[in-house]
Amino acid sequence: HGLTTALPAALDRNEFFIEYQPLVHLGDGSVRGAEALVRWLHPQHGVLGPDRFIPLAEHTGLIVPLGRWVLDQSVRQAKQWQERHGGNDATGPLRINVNLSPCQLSHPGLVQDTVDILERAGVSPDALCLEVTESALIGADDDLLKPLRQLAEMGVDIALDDFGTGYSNLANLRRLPVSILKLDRSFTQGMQQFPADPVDLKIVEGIVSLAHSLNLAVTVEGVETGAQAEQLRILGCDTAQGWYYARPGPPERLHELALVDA
Ligand code: G
Ligand code: G
Ligand code: MN
Ligand code: NA
Repeated sequence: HGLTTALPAALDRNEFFIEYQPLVHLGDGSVRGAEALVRWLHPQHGVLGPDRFIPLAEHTGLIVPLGRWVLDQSVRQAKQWQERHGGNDATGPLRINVNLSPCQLSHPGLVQDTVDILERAGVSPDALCLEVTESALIGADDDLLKPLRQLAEMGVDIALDDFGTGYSNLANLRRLPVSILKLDRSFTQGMQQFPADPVDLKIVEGIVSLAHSLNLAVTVEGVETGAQAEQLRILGCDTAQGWYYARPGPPERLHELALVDA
């Protein structure tokens, strides 16, 4: 319908833009990077979130050029942050997380496009994290995993997004070229009440211990209160994201947030 037919022209007309939500180290509270979240400033409907148009873009194939645009913009943005806020030995340079849809994974140009984008921007592969949902990788065969393996070998981090909502066999994790688990928001919500939901506590404790034993870092999403952050820190989670720290916002905001703790 209307939105679908307007999508291709929207890319040409530069109607998409990206907001960034900081990723914060739970141990010391420092900003370590941000997740790129795409939006569409539609001339009639105003700002549309990704749930309104990503499924349409996936259906029509526009997700490939759109995803490439998001990656290019975000990586160049990361370069600007790194130039203004180099980080230090403990924190490393500011990093950028970009979401990848399943269609992009099966597109043959993914690895070369990513290499080209990083090189053109002068950004090191280890400053990039690509987020793939758990459900996209359930039952993935070697053909689908191969580009992710290649990227991982170059130093790009692969994160398993919305982790804990799918039905993946935990042992299956060893097979995936993944270095970060992004724990789904629903677990964070279980920490909201006091005392926290005992089942959620046990599950998070188990996931963190399994993740760390496999050398994976754990990022938590949807942190809205200081109590949640503290609980998740005690449980051993590494990095957090959520409204408690900052809502998704324009790139300048990350400069301010990162420079405060510099
Ligand atoms: O913060 P927000 O409501 O915008 O994010 C909603 C969902 O949209 C998230 O699950 C996120 O993974 C997805 N999303 C945001 N930006 C992108 C993008 O550039 N590409 C893809 N494939 N998904 C995105
Ligand atoms: O890729 P992913 O689905 O995880 O994208 C993050 C989504 O979660 C976005 O829609 C973002 O706006 C939303 N979000 C980010 N922080 C919070 C939070 O603290 N609480 C809630 N309810 N949603 C959040
Ligand atoms: Mn994500
Ligand atoms: Na997520």
